[in-house]
Amino acid sequence: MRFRAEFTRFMMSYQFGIAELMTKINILKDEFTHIHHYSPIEHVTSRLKSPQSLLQKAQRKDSPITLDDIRKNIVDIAGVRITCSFIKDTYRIADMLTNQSDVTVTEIRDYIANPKPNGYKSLHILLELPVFMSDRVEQVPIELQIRTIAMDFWASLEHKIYYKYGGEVPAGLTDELTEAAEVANRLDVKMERLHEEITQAKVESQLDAPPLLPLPIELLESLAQRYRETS
Ligand code: 0O2
Repeated sequence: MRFRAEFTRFMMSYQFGIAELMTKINILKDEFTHIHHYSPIEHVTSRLKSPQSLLQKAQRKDSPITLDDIRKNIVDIAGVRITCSFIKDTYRIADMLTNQSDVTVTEIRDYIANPKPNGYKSLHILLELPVFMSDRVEQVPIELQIRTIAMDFWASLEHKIYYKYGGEVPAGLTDELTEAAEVANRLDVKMERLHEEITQAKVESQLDAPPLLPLPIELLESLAQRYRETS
């Protein structure tokens, strides 16, 4: 009974950590949308590891089943995933979040620069956030994954296939998946180049646009007069 209450308290702190990180991400997202009329964040998801998969991972890692050991050995109990439009955006968002003064980065696993042998790509940031509770402040570890839409598409399909075959994916399928990861990467590079070209063309067309015609002095004077009368 006591363990149950402690376990609930343990998991709650991770849930609060997720809520804090989600707030930070939503602030960035809203600010980008309202001020810059463009958001590099496509969508955000979060998940708390289920007690069952927590136990399985602890056993896989030969971790003793105590809350202290689980906290130390399993770093992705709380997970947040950000999907971005372009590769550059993943690093940009990572910098914006990790430069915040209450965020402590404990490890960065850059599988975008160094993909896993199967082709998996994503930027993993292990971080800690302070969570203020009624009687204490806890540094809560969270695994933040940042990836592009193409990387996310590949990873979710690969994840389904991996579980369908119980981890024993036939060699032919593994090769095809690795090939598909390369195609996804080519798409990412191409889309980013197109996006840059379009942005550049927009800037140039704004520079080429004729300057706004100066308003006639009489009109300016009458507007000023009207302003003085009404204020
Ligand atoms: P789920 O269902 O997403 O929670 P660690 O014990 O954390 O040091 P681990 O777990 O291998 O070692 O860490 P890593 O490499 O950072 O991977 C953690 C998470 O990244 C995984 O969580 C997946 O979400 C994702 N991931 C890593 N490699 C792959 C991959 O090859 N394919 C896919 N689709 N996802 C991957 P979980 O707990 O495995 O799963």
